[in-house]
Amino acid sequence: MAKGTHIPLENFETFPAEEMEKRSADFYSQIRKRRSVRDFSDTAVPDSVIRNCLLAAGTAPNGANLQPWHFCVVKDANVKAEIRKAAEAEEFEFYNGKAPQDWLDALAPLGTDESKPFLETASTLIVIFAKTFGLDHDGKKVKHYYVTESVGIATGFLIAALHDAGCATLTHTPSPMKFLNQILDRPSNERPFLVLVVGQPAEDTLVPDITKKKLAEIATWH
Ligand code: IYR
Repeated sequence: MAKGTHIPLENFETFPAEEMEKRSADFYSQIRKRRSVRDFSDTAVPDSVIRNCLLAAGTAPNGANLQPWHFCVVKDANVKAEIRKAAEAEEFEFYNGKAPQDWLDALAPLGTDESKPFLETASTLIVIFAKTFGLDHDGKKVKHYYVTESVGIATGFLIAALHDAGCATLTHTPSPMKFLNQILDRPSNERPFLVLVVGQPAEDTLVPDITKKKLAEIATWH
């Protein structure tokens, strides 16, 4: 057996098959209602909700349990405005020369462009940083493992938790994103991973008319 201290697995629920089936179907029917939203109202999301969802994100499985993430919750209008200004400058470059035509063609159904008003209108931005390495008490580097996978899974938990709480989200990835370290005063071992825009959808919000792949297209049984 492993060397670390071990304790009994507690509070893990199992269910009879029929109940598993119902629960999994219910979860699917809820999560399939999630849509990336690009028009937000200015309705505030309570801090308590954000806190619970961050706690949920922090339970994600991750490399060697080193939890290589940091979440910056941004509500201050001035900070949001600063992030919008910097992101739109990057996005302008992207949409006007930097992005190859095939990428722009792939994005066409989404109707996105360099204008990102949601970075100011949405109640909350959660800027997610990946810690490329850690620092121990003496400032010595601690190697991190599977950083991208770990932060990706935690972000998935966060999005699902926010959706479950009735919050709309948008995963936004201005590129490059280094400006976020400077605006949010994060150290250089942290790499901006994505900006999660969080809030309530604006009334009559439209979303792209797109579909998800069928199960047979995304999965095989062996
Ligand atoms: N970051 C840009 C472009 C963009 C890229 C992908 I891949 C998307 O799925 C959506 C947008 C933007 O936010 O507009």
